[in-house]
Amino acid sequence: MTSFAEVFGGEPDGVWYAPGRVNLIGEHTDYNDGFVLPFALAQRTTVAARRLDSPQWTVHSTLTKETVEIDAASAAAPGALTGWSAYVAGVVWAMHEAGHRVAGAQLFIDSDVPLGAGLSSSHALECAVLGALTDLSDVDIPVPARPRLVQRSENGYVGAPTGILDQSASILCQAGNALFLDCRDLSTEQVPFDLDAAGVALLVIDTRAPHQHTDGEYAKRRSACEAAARILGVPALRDISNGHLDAALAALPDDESRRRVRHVVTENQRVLDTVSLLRAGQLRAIGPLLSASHASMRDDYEITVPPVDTAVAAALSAGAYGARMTGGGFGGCVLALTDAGAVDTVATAVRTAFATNGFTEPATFLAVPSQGAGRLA
Ligand code: GAF
Repeated sequence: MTSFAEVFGGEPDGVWYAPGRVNLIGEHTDYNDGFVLPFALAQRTTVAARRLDSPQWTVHSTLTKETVEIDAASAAAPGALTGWSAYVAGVVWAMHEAGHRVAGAQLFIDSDVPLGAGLSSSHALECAVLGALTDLSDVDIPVPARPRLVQRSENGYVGAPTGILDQSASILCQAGNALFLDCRDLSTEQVPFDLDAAGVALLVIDTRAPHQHTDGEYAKRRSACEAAARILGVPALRDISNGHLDAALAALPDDESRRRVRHVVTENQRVLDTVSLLRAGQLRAIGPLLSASHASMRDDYEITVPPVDTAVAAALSAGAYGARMTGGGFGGCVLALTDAGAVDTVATAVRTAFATNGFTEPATFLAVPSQGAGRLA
């Protein structure tokens, strides 16, 4: 593997990192001002960086083995770059837009966050770059303000209409905890999530299902929620409580919007119920909530695909307490909550089901609730 010294010569001024995430529960609730409960993974993106005197950003990725030059003009023009370098340029753009003077830099990027698996590899890149450029530029961006800045970069420069979940997870999570985030006022609570102490494990199954039409479908779901909120006369679907769901559904004009609203409203309630159980140390008891979340994504929000549904069904048949897809959907990863001693049985059952159905063999690993973004050196 190459190093900073081999690509740029000399040593970096520092090394920053930001992790990927899984969302334990609370899917497609963030842009509805609702609740989410992610935790940071041990898998992370690192950025070794050195300040330059001129406004240019030279970025090398060990993953693609490319070196890309980002000049001030392309960092000032949303959409000027595409592909992975757009995430770097987007951070520069959003920092400028927020009134910061951003130092030029050489950036050497490495990562073990699986790409395109719905584990937020792009946000890990953006959050790590933000950490590096904030320090190198000697600007003060308080940590709680950083997720919004990264969201701005994603929405405004990259052009993806995503919510605040992934950046918050990558920046704000603490080791051994899940992050209970209220996406309306951005208040947070670290909720202890000690899998080892409870004798359980969270198996991550990367289905390797190709993402199809993801961007368009995500934007459609978001628009459908916003349209339903307008019809219901509320600022966001967060304002419909579970207790008022039936009345809200009766006021909607079509079955599809009723299903979308039912997912969001019940998912918010499932996050609250999951948090209550975790606060009480009842980790196994969250299993049915995870599975109900999956059924809601499959039947009401319609964002799952056959390999994902197959992984969930196989994990549950093999004895998992609960299982669900995590992330934006249309592929990506499934989480299965199992006894620590049952991990192999569940993983084998999923592999067998994939082989039987002719799906690509899945990759699996155990999730470790880890620390959010920081500086390594
Ligand atoms: C993607 C988005 F980036 C998040 O903001 C969130 O909406 C998620 O899908 C679904 O919960 O990861």
